Amino acid sequence: MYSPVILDKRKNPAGGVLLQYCSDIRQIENQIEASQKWPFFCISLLQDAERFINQIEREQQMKKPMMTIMVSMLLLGPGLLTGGCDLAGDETDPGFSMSKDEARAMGGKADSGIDWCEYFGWYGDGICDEFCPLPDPDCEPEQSFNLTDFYQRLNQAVLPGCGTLTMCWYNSETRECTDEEPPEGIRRTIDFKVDSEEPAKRAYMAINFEENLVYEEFADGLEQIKYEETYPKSMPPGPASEIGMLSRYQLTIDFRGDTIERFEIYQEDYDPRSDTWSPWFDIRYNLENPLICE
Ligand SMILES: [Ca+2]
Repeated sequence: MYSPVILDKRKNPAGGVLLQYCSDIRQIENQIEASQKWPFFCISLLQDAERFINQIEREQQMKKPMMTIMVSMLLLGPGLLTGGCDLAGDETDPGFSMSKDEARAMGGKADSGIDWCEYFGWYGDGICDEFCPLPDPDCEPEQSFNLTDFYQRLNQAVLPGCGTLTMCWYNSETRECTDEEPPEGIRRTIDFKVDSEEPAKRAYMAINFEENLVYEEFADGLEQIKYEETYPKSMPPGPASEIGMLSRYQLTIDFRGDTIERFEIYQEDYDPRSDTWSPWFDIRYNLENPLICE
């Protein structure tokens, strides 16, 4: 896996050289084949690029700051533009522009595959451009859900039918679970614990990937978060991990204001031998499965 370099003159009215990274060198090759309208993706540049890919890999292995590499490439860049690259063509003109309506009529991209939304910086410009080839973040619905707010409203909430919900922020650096939200950059989990008088209804769950929380607000004021996580099964030890068994849990919380109306955990195990999911089993716990408090 390497990151070929494209010297991209399109975004560079001042005459310098900007860099872009592609995930696969074939991407560049395909673009060359697809259209002669993009002469700066020229073969000689490609060959030179390979040299710099190697340099990037070396630099990355040495964990040097990326900026060093970028600066060195900026210095070397102009030399790469020699070697037969014909830079003529409308799209390479610094004054080249296009209205969003024109781009929409083209389906958001050129025949050569160039993504006009990327080219003109329309992704994330504050206006929803539904014609863009890739999802425009501006079109995503406002995320009104906030975990801190949820925590303040629902920590210590009574879970009807079960007990009490206790939440905390687990700070992976201090290894403490507290009411304090760890600062940016610290890996953290949101730990949920269900305290119940019935041992079978006690539960502990950690939200490891906050970004996978799905929030929905319904017209009648009911709010819901859903979370699902799959992980390698560790218990019972032995066959479970050796044959690649998986476990997953699904958490669903329905709440209204500071009241939880439903709290549900469902756990399952996956057995690759039969390609089936079945109720979760763990010799350490005696959890009623699914755990439904409502
Ligand atoms: Ca946009």
